[in-house]
Formats: sequence, C-alpha cells, structure tokens
Amino acid sequence: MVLTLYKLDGSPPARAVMMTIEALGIPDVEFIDVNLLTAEHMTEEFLKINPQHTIPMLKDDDFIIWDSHAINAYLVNKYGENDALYPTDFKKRAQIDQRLHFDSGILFPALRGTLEPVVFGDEKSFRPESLNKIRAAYDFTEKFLTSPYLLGDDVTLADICCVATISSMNLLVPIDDNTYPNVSAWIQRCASKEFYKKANEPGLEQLTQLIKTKCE
Ligand SMILES: N[C@@H](CCC(=O)N[C@@H](CS)C(=O)NCC(=O)O)C(=O)O
Repeated sequence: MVLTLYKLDGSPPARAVMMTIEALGIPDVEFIDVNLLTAEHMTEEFLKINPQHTIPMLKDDDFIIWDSHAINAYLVNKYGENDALYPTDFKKRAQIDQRLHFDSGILFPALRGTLEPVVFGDEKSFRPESLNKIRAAYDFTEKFLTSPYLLGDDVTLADICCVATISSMNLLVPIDDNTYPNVSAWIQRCASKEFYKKANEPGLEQLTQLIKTKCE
C-alpha cells in the first residue's frame, strides 16, 4: 500500500499535511510535486481525479481525498497511534473543528487573496486592503490564544493547520511581539517542534524566494 501526497512545499495547506505526516511518523509516503505556476494542476489527468484542482491531495490506495483539514483528520483517524492530535472527545473535537474552519474560512482566504495578484498576476506589491485582512486574522488569533497551544497545553491539528497559514502570513505582515504577544510566542512554540522544522521551514523558504522574485 502506498500513500501519495500531491503537494508543493510553498503551499501552506500542503505543509499542514506534511507536518501531520511528520508528527504522526507515517513512513514511506511518496511525495509528488504539482507545480501550480506551470498549471500542472489543470492537466486533464489531475482534473479527472480532483475537479477542484487544489493541492494538497492524498491518495491512499484507491481512496482519494483533498482539502488539508479533511486529509489531516483522515490521517490521524487511520494512522494515529492515539487521538492526541484530534481527540475523539466530542467537545474537544468540536473546538478543534471550529479552529480548522477558522483556518479554511478566515485565515487561508486572507492569505490567498493577498498572494494571488502577485504570485499569479502581474502586481508587484501586496494590496493594502488585503494586508489589513491578515492583520484582522492576527487579531482573532491573538484572542483565541489563551493557552500555550490553540486548545490547551498540547499540539493538535488546530495548531498544525493554523500555523502553516499564519507562519506564511508572517512573511507578508511580520508579527510584532508587542501587538501580538500571544501569536508571536505560539509561533515560536510551534517552531521548536521537529515536525515544523522538517515540514514547514523548507516551504516557508521556497515561498519567501517566490515572493522576492515576483516583487522584483
Ligand atoms: N481549503 C483547501 C485550500 C487548498 C488550496 O487552495 N490550495 C492552493 C495552493 S496553496 C491551490 O491548490 N490552488 C490552485 C487552485 O485553486 O487552482 C485546503 O485546505 O487544502
């Protein structure tokens, strides 16, 4: 049985899945790069599998699933030695689901809306109104962070998904320690984890370089 992840290191949701794979210690995953800049996600072959043409996408034997949040829940359910990353207690799970939807509905759209005109269009700088949406997303996150991690003392899928997006936003609107002390300390806590070092940092570097090239 081969687990295949279609991804690009620069993609925040792809990194969220790569971090989950690392955190769970799943061995022998095949990684396939899908270059969005050359529209590899729009080929007939890819569209046949995923009409929504997004990465990350996971193939587990003949089972195919896309959307980082859905993929991550599936990976913990199927491959987790325990439920620590995505507790089965229904109240805890509901809180994690809320943060996952926060990532899907607020954080990632703010980031994608900021990046798209520069990365896929011909704009050379980020729109001020888009950068304000990132600041508004930080404001919410600052208030949510009443514990070391988003939901208590331990890392859950909520942290993994949100930190993939927020660490990418940090490249566009640097997180100021004084304005966002909780977000800043939380990112540093996440950044000390092996899964972050291995599966998030290389992609952040790739995205940094891409932004630099596009803004020149
Ligand atoms: N909610 C989705 C978002 C996935 C997404 O939009 N990925 C971007 C790359 S970061 C993508 O595939 N863009 C290409 C497209 O939408 O055509 C997830 O969490 O996986």
